[in-house]
Amino acid sequence: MEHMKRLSIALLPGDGIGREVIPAARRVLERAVGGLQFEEYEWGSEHYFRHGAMMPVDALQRLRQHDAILLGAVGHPDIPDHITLNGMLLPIRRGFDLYVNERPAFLYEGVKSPLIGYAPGSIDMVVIRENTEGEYANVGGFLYHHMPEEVAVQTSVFTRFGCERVIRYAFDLGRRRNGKRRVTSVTKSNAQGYSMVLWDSVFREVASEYPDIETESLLVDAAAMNFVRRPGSFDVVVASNLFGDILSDLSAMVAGSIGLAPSANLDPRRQAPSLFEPVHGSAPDIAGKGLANPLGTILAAAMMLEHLGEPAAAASIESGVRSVLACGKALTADLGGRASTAEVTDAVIAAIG
Ligand code: GGG
Repeated sequence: MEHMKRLSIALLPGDGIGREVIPAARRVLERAVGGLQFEEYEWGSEHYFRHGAMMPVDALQRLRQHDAILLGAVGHPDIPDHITLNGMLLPIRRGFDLYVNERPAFLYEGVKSPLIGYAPGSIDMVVIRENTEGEYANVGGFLYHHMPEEVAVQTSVFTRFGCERVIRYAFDLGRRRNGKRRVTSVTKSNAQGYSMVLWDSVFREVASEYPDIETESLLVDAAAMNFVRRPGSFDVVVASNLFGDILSDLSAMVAGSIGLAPSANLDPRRQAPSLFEPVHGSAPDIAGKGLANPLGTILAAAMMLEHLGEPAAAASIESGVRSVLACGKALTADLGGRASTAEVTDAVIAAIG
């Protein structure tokens, strides 16, 4: 077990399988490192049923006191998804200006890609999703709501400042990552002739400052095709909020399972706590059955430790996950196995030693 300075972690299990994968990740963190202090917040859909809101009004003030946040999932079959998402996850991303959403996808030994012929390590990419504006800006409204002549307007917001900072993060990561030193930008600027034309021009400007990084600019339809046709060619992919969300489900699947995919909502300036979560949602169909894959959340917890300046502890968790996957005895159903959430968690803890 690594020992670290005392760090305070806010746990937000949220809904559905979030309530199973967060306790699993907490057990792994407690095994891997000493000195973590956890505070769990019972916010989410049950809070909404009781109080009419997903979180209390002072939620951000309370979260701000922590060094980082580990979140499970948001979403309930009896509440419209736009209520749950806009009531919990999005206010945290926007309120803390967590403008980078980093979503790595790696094909681990022991995991089968649905694509034929890919060896372990041959898919190794990271989708950098702009996380505070774009299509998620939540600007718009209804006119003649619930009337036959109803109109809905939803406006994307792309700022030069917002595009530049996330694109710059992608290039810096391209230098740091020890990968192929390639950054791919994804837009749809043939159809989105203002917002994404701005994105493309900022991408070119920032790229000119990184002559050591190879670049590529793709329309999102071509990017989707190429994630399937040549996933091994991608290194860092940077995209708008919506496109990054969709493409990171695809990168997770070509690397074996969305159940394995972690994500980090980052404030690179470190003025607010960053938030770590699995890419998957609340999966109400399997919730409460002990079947959820905890590895996406466990890998998100490792990303959290890396961010908090504990790379050795992060590496011990990642290597525990790697050896569980390579061994193949404790895998959940999404990876072709029959193990429960608890059995996979026990196996990771045993592998950490
Ligand atoms: N793991 C968090 C979660 O529940 N994600 C599901 C979801 O709907 N996310 C929307 C988003 O990331 O934009």
